[in-house]
Amino acid sequence: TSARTAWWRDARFGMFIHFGDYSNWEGEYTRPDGTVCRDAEWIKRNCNIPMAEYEQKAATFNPKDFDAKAVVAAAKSAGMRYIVITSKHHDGYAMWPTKQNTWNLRDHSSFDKNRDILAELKKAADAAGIKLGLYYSIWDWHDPDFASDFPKYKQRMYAQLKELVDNYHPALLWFDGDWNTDNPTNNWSPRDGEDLESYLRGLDRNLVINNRVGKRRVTDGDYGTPEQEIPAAPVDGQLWESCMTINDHWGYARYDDNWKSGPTLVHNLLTTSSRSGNYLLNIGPDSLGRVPAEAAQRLKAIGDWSGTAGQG
Ligand code: FUL
Repeated sequence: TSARTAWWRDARFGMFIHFGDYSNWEGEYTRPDGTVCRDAEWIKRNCNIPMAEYEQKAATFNPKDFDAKAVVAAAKSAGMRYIVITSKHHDGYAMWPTKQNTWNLRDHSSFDKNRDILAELKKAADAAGIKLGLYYSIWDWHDPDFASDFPKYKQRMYAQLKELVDNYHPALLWFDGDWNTDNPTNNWSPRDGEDLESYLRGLDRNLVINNRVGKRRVTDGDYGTPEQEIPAAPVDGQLWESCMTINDHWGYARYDDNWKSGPTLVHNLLTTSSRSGNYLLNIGPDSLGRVPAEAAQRLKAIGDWSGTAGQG
């Protein structure tokens, strides 16, 4: 354990946010034949939406009601100490005005061109004493170079990550999509992970980085990332963080009302904590960027129960 991870080890509880152009589908795709396919952040792939149609839908994405202060207040009400938001999920769509392509919230949406939700969130988080982390998917379904010219894709990915570190000064980077099997020539290797990690540490030596930056070995990144489960014990003394949905989806799905109860969430937080892990509880804002009321209520219930809300 290093000084770098001190704040993170102390934090115990964080908010995960899955938010992207996929949120605009609200979990449902109606096929040309009228049948309906349901999924959330994987909807493009799992519902086989043609790229042209997917891009058209993204052009209508207008999360005008995204309210960074309300998001931070919701996190604070639960007693959460950090937030990790998707800057780019597997569909490749960047939630900040990247200069590397136009597949992003400023250049390919109906959203206010003067707004930048990552900047808004950073500002609100700083004001509340909450750390901001950024999720970034290595796997990319949109960038044509991902499958055809992986070195070129990697350069673009490095450039995007430099933008994120330079412009938003995240405290943490949460990688994902290290397991892609699209093409044997672009399989993320242990060496790719080591290279990326040292590049990032060169940009900012204080960055906390999860293990999916590499191949999830104990030596990759700063901590392990069990998903939708609370492990009985740490692996080889490794730091860990359990990420979990608050209902049954990461991204917004309008029909998903399988919300975990307040007591269940408190129980999960305590179980994780008692085993020295962190709990990263996810919410998925809707197509307009609003935090679902059912999620906000449950976050507040956790804070009310534990009595830590607002004490920061
Ligand atoms: C997984 C992803 O494929 C899911 O969409 C989600 O982001 C989860 C946290 O990680 O590996």
